[in-house]
Amino acid sequence: MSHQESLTVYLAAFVAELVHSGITDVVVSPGSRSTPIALVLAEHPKLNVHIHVDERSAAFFALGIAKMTNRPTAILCTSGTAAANYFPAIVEAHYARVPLLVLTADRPHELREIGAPQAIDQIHLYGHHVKWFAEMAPPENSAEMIRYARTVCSRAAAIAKKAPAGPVHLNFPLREPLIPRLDEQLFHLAERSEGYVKVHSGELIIQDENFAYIAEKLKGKERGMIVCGNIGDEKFAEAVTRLGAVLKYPILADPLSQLRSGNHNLEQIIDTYDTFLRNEEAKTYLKPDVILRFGAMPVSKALTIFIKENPTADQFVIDGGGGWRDPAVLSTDMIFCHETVFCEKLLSQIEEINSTQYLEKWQQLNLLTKEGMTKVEDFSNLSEGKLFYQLAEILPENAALFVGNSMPIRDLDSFFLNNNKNIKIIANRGANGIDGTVSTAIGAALYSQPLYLVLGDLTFFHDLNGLLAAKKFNININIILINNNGGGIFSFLPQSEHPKHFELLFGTPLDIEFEHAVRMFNGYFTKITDWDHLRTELKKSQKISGIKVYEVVTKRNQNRDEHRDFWQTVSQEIANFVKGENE
Ligand SMILES: Cc1ncc(C[n+]2csc(CCOP(=O)(O)OP(=O)(O)O)c2C)c(N)n1
Ligand SMILES: [Mg+2]
Repeated sequence: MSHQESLTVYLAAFVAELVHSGITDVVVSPGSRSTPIALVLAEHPKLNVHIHVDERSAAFFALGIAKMTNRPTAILCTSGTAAANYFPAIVEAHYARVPLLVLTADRPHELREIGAPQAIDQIHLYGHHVKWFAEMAPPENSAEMIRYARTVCSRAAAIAKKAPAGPVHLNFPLREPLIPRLDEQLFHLAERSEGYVKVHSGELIIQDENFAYIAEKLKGKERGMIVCGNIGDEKFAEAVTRLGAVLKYPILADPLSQLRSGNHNLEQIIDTYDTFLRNEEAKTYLKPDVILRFGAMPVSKALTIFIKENPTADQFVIDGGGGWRDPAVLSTDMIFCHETVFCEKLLSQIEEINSTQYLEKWQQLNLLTKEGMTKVEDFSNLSEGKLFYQLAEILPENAALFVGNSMPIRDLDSFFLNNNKNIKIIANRGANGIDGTVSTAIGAALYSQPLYLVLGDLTFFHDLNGLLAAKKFNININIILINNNGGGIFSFLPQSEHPKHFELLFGTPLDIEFEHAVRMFNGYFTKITDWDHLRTELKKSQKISGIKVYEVVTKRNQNRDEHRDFWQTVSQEIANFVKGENE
């Protein structure tokens, strides 16, 4: 067989196996070396192939698809810096546990390290940020090599999916000529109704005796709290709220835990802890003996500090991905068990706790803080905290809300309260970057509508290129751009006390008119004047397709002062309440 036929049959077998492995979406960036894989992908009738010119945005776009579908999403690019541009999204996928299949084309071995054009060292390019790296064998058409190509593909997809999910990198050395033969006969050779290897994989589970040990440790422990960070499993909310109900433990729900919105029991969900755990009296009043922690570390710094300040509490960290999420280094028991299964199995072993005293303390402070939160109404008209306070009411049911890093995720944590609207909250909290947010949100919007993205001006600027995907693929996205002309978060940090270099180094105002950029992508742009305007615009948004940007202009200093005044006033009320209770 000719080189061309080998190239075709080998790659067609690989791609057929991609489909057998459950992959539906591939994001391809143009290039020469990747030509044969791109052509074979495009030829497959069951794959959605999305073309994205900018590899950095392309990889984040794929990340968004994978986040929403929980299926590995493949990305393909040519050799050289194209592959390096995937790096930020791979890092995010690694830490956020999102399955990605990274396919990079490369020069064949004889063209490496000899000054050939567009050749960089792609071996282990992403280091420890991928779960597995394989340098593929050059294409060959033999029964063994076809089986090999299919097996590596199946294995790579299975590794990407297996908890903790994450990225896998396959590097393809490809020789010229790079044009495959797309005639049906060769494709037929590669097809098979079944994949070559089916991978059977299960959840991590602990033994009955481990459950008995945990149940024994929890026996009679009334002052216990449950902390939930980002968890992907949809069944978790039901399971953990049932566990909480039997133990009478408050459930501190990070916005990414998906526990703040939905049809499960919201009674024990505490959603304003980020505000009241800033208060010393409250922290003493609420000291726990036991902490059960699920998922990623929560966004709230106040909560993290509270956990650190209770080093003598028994702390159980339950991680279905077998990771080690314990930045305070205070866990007493690290439990490698699927989170939902853990709750369900533990329920059958524990004795019910009858006292609701400790739970009521949390509920009272939560209620008091919520009452205090109506003060947000007094914030200046277009304020950042007030935006999230109102969004819970404005957004339609079953919407997806993607939040950018920096202040948006923090304000969401503080001001977006429990509701029954089943709003899915998404963010890139693996590595907390301000890069790739627009692309990730647009990728997510492909599989979840309607989607609202709230992000800061620097974050928007960072990934303006990402907007092209929404235009090209007709994806509807509603973007609420909080434009405080710079990095508002830094006004809350100690460097804000040093005005000399502050604006230059941290404030970093962009002084640009985003409207032009949005119009360049045929987007709809409007500057919001007040909340009624936003409400009307968002209602109208469902009738406009494509990119819609609603710019909310705020002032950094004013925003900081309002937050501080708010925290101080609520804190005072909390302190008075606790003093009254302790008397
Ligand atoms: C890729 C990347 N670069 C830099 C940072 C550091 N950083 C964190 S927040 C921030 C400012 C973000 O500004 P903006 O998006 O306008 O949000 P705001 O702070 O105003 O809420 C920066 C530069 C980061 N997290 N990620
Ligand atoms: Mg900003």
